[in-house]
Amino acid sequence: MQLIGMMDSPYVRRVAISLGVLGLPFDHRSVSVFRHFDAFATINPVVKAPTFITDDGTMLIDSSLILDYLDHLSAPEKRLMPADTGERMKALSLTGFALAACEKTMQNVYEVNLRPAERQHQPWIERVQTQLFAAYDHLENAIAGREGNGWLFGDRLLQPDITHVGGITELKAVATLAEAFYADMLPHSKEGVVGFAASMHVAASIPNFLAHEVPSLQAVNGGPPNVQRSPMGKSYIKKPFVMTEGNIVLKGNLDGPGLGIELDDNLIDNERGIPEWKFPEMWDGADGSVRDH
Ligand SMILES: N[C@@H](CCC(=O)N[C@@H](CS)C(=O)NCC(=O)O)C(=O)O
Repeated sequence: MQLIGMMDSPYVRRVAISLGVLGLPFDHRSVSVFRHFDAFATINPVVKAPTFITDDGTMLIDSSLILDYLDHLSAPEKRLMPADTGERMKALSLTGFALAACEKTMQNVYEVNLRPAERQHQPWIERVQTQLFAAYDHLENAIAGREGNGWLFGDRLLQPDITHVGGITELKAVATLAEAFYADMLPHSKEGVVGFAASMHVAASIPNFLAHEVPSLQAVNGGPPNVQRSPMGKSYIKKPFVMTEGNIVLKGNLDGPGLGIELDDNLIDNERGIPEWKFPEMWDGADGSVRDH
């Protein structure tokens, strides 16, 4: 089986993670629908990612249809969509919102990054962004209301968890896929101490952890002079992270309740009014690399 498309596509990624979790071997071809349009068209003239080619050469497109096929290849107890009607309804509901979040995010990227600035239509951008925030809010509420074991619902990883990649559970799912391919994990830390603390807990619990980026928390021009940002989170948490010889020390530092950190409200107050630091908005590097800003 072959999966064609770049891993910066949430649709390609949900198929790849599902293949890994279901234990189905596949070849992955990193062909971009934008940079390699002509090469992609020789495989699939419709140029949609993911494109999936089954062992008998049938071409499938649309991630949900591909996942439907993969689930049916797998034993019932491994399937990522629940068989029970009520559970299946919940899974379809959350997956729909996660896919809407993906779709609106893609539309935002297409409008803001691909369309020339003079042709961009601000009301459309605002509409799309309102929709994407609404979809993510729905998912955030679903996560806040979940019970027990950390999965969105049910007692194990299911398709909605994979589709809504982000957070501890999903980083673990990505690590499991990487492990299946003997790949090591070097998580990125998303510029914040809370996300970094969460990621440390994942790093400590996966066998294929190699290294971690630390949050840089860059100082921003124009901020008040009393704000001291630091790579180790001094400006936000009561007890900064401890690093010795390049290792973050978890024992005794990050093993308290919850994520093991305590936010310092006074230090956070110091940050108010500082303009938000903006990432460069560029996803696919000219050299073929994928940039995850
Ligand atoms: N509903 C589709 C959406 C797939 C999709 O839009 N993929 C993007 C890449 S992330 C694509 O092929 N874009 C090129 C285009 O639509 O021309 C799915 O779930 O697979």
